[in-house]
Amino acid sequence: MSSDLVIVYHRQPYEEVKENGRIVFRENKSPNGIVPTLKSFFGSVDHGGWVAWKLADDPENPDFEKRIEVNDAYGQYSVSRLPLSAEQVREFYHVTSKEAFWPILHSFKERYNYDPVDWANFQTVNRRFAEAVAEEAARNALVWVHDYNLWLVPGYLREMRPDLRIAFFHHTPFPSADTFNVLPWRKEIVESLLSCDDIGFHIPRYAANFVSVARSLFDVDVVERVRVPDAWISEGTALTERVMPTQIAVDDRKVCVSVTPVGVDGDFINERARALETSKKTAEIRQELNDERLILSVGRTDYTKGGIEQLCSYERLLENNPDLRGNVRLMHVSVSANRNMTAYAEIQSDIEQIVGRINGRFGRLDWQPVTLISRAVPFADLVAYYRAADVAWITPLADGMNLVCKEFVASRVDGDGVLVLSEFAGAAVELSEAVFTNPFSHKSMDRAILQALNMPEHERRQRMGSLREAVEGNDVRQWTPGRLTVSSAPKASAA
Ligand code: GDG
Repeated sequence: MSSDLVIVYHRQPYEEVKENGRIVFRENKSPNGIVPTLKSFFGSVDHGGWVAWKLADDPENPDFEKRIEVNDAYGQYSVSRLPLSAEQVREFYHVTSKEAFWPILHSFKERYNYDPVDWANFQTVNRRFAEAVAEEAARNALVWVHDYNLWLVPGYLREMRPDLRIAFFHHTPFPSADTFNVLPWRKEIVESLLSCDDIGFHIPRYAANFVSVARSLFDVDVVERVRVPDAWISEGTALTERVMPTQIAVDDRKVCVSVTPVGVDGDFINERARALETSKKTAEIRQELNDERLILSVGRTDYTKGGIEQLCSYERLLENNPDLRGNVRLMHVSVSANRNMTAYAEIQSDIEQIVGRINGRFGRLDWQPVTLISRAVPFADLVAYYRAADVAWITPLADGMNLVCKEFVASRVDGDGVLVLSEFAGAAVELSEAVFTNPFSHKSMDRAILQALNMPEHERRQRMGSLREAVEGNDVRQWTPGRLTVSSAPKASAA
């Protein structure tokens, strides 16, 4: 029992690689910055803890240490590595979390796959996470649990360690009761979440949805609600909410419901965007483009990200606007996080097929309409592409936040560029000066991309100015575990 703050995140906070027969830990410059951001909270406590899983039968590192002590630029912290078998990981992560929870969270009921779920395994894995936290956390410590694959951790933990302060953050959307309650384990999940002190979401709509789900299952009263800040009330997005619940009462306990939209590391991206190498790379990209305008699309390969709908819109754009042929290029970066999952492999192959069709239909010896990139681009290069793009075209069908659009805005140190954003990305709530589009409507998709390509410079700069203010105003450093404070408890009260 030594850590004042324990972060519970399914992945380890670094990359573990074998070099010359030895295992070495490398800084995981995770592009979305979540891992470094979470580690940065260790700077505010005497000792931090991180709990993650690790493959038990790792052929590269069969005798790994279950708990390691780290002292690095972020502070002093331990990492508890929960050994799970490959089968346990498959069941808990790929089957239950990705095939059952993920589609429901993003309101894709038709993709929900219930039958293969091994619920007992999910419970076991979550209980083991809770046990590892209970061992690690100091008295009155703050435990910050992340995402739906660890939904049951708060409930188990509350029983084991009633003294702990528990916060939970959802990185995904949280759907309405009509959709969420499709999950047969709804009561157990929500009961666990209600044992937290603070439950966090990206935007007010998800918080409101959670509370309505909780009220559909338990006697829950809303004891505090606030008006949503004016800056977040935008007619352009379907995700606007005017009032949000901020505290609920369950039996004799109060639970805070927090809205803390995650931002990007503005300083880091700014520095990257202004770096000499980035300017060189940006100039090279522009030169290669030969005056063609660049439309950039970046995202993981996932049906929620709307890649197929976007490519079909691009095909219509070229079909209906012959003058654009030869004058515009789409760079579609679609990186698969897991090629072994059927759902993702199918999307990948559909994307490849549509890209092939578009290039076959419209391509010429001197012009390729779409460039598809399926491998991860180094972040430094990505920033150069953000800088070189005329339009960032980010059109998920559903997305908890979407950090790509914020990274694009943060990279535009030149104040130019247009962001076309789906009204179903959580980021739309903060980024009201984007050109909004509804990816479920052909007309809306086609109109928005044309509007972006034809936008006069003064309007582009005015919109980008406001977008940059919004992104800079909510930097990743402002992210918190809701109303809970991250700092070591006074030693006198420690156990
Ligand atoms: C979940 C929620 C929420 C992408 N391609 C490359 C690359 N990326 C990086 C981007 C960005 C990150 O991946 C993707 O972040 P998103 O936020 O867009 O999406 P998810 O991975 O789905 O994340 C999401 C997020 O959690 C945080 O709460 O916003 O809604 O689904 O940072 O830059 N990075 C590099 N090369 C690539 O090719 N280096």
